[in-house]
Amino acid sequence: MKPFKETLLEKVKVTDHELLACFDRKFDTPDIIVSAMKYSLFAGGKRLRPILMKETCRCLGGDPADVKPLACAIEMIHTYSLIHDDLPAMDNDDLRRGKPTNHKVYGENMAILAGDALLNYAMETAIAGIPVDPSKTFHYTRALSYLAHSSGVNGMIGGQTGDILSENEAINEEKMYYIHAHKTGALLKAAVLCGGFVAKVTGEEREALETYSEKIGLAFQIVDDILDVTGDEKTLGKPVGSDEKNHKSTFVSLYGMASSQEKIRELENGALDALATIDHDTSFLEDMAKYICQREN
Ligand code: GRG
Repeated sequence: MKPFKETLLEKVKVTDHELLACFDRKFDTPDIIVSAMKYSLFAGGKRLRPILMKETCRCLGGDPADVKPLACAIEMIHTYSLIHDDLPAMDNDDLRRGKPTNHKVYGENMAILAGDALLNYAMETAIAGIPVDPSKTFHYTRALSYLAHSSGVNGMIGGQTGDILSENEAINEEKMYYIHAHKTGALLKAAVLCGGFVAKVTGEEREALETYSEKIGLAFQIVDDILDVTGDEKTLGKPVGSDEKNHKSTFVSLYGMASSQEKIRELENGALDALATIDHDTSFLEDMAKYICQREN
């Protein structure tokens, strides 16, 4: 059997092509904004969210082609959130994925607009993909509505707001979980559930997917906190002193490295247990949980 990383790489390439196809058209706008959008969208992201969405749909018996516009949309939303997160008014980062951040290349004004444009283009792409086949329309629009909810004020933006408000203050466990579940978790959960909705999941399957995605979402963020400590590229790219300036409590600073690693193992097992209740071949999702819990970048 092929190593999972190889399978993942193939799916990254397919996703890259699908995203490129979204830009294979004429835009009625100055070239610079499309260039700024594409700069970050094609800067080497792991494509975890669109791949999770398409593969959840496949695992649950759906056709991944049916969820493709939503999968492209979630990657555009993810990319906009990173562009805005890197801005001087937020995390003030110079590097992302080892490359200069959007505002370093295009300026702050264009970076703000590129993020806004990606968010709107995500919705345009997702809405244009609403199926005309009446047996599919409800399931797709249910997923679309869930994606809009999860990336908005009750999801990712709520989490980012909580994160900003918690800068320079020691936060309690409840706040930490709120921030993690919303800032990072909401979009990962949407990736899984949207795939499930389009595959027409049953109530029990939905519950299992919710548990699975909540656990891998939290594990993803704890791994990120650990990588920040052990020195990933993003930390190295931060301007000197920014850690002190944006001093934030993280899972690692609250509980320590050993407890954080133990928590990841616990979450991984919980995610796998949830999948075991689903009466389909969920092996890709199992491998994805292991990959997320053991990732090194
Ligand atoms: C600015 C509205 C707004 C929201 C920002 C997601 C987010 C909210 C901020 C990102 C902050 C951050 C770096 C969180 C750590 C977890 C995370 C989302 C990492 C990046 O996701 P990956 O690793 O990114 O999937 P790639 O580079 O693979 O696309």
